[in-house]
Amino acid sequence: LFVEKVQNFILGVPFNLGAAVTGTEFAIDYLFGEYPELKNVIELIEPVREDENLFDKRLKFVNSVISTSKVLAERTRELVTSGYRPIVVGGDHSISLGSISGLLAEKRDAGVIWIDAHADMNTADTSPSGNIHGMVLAALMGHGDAKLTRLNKGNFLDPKKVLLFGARDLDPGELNFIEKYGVNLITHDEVLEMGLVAALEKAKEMLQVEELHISFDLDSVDPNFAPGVSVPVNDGFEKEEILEIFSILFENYKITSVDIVELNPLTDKDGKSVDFVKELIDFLDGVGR
Ligand code: 4U7
Ligand code: MN
Ligand code: MN
Ligand code: MN
Repeated sequence: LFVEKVQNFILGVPFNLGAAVTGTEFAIDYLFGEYPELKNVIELIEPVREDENLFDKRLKFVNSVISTSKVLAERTRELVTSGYRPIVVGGDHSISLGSISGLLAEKRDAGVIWIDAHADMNTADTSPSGNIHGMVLAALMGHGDAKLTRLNKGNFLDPKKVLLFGARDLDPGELNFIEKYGVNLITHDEVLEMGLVAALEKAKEMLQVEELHISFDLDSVDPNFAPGVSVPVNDGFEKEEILEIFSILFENYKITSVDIVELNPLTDKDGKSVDFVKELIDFLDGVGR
């Protein structure tokens, strides 16, 4: 039987206003510089720059985050509707507001695995920083400032269909959120205790979905192996472990779409992070279904 392979379609979103620091807005140029062949396969989504209230320390650059996410959501939705698998390369993690909203508009029942050192589950009220890349996952579940939650038009993610995988730096408000709404969580420490294969077996029991979006934040990797990120945290996965996680997820679920975010050229060393992003893109190119 011939099963047609789902085609990847790569979108590049050179955006940084969801984060406090500069760098991720240059990520796509950095990729193109190191791997010119990618110019032929990555479609650029131009960030939208809006006027901002610079005194708003609770939701920094919110207008630009929303406008950019709207464009990305529209394009992601179109691609999913046309049968493609969008691979969204960032840019800071706030762009997942766009990619996942676009996906959910078409596939209401899809789940999300959030592979990240962080939970990105603050709201404007709990955020220690006011940076929206630390709030997106809460917003996608319908919590936080209405400016953010409005974007996915009520197609909120069910906390039972969300799994945080590999977290190792959670804020008090996020721990509270996880507890209160019953978000699935397997911490990095738990993965170390159980072993990767057992942890993904547990993930399978927790996440009862057929279709899955992978939101991969590069800071889930140990900064020794992938230093080029905006908010590094000690320890973390090895690159080989990330590839193994991806392989197993592709066996266990129909992967609808993928984010690869937080690549920061200004903190990268010896091209470690950019090379890994290329390796992931190549890996995704080779997987079935
Ligand atoms: B990322 C943080 F306080 N939790 O909210 C916050 F530690 O997309 C960091 O995962 C968020 O890189 C990091 O600002 C967002 C902080
Ligand atoms: Mn993140
Ligand atoms: Mn992170
Ligand atoms: Mn380690």
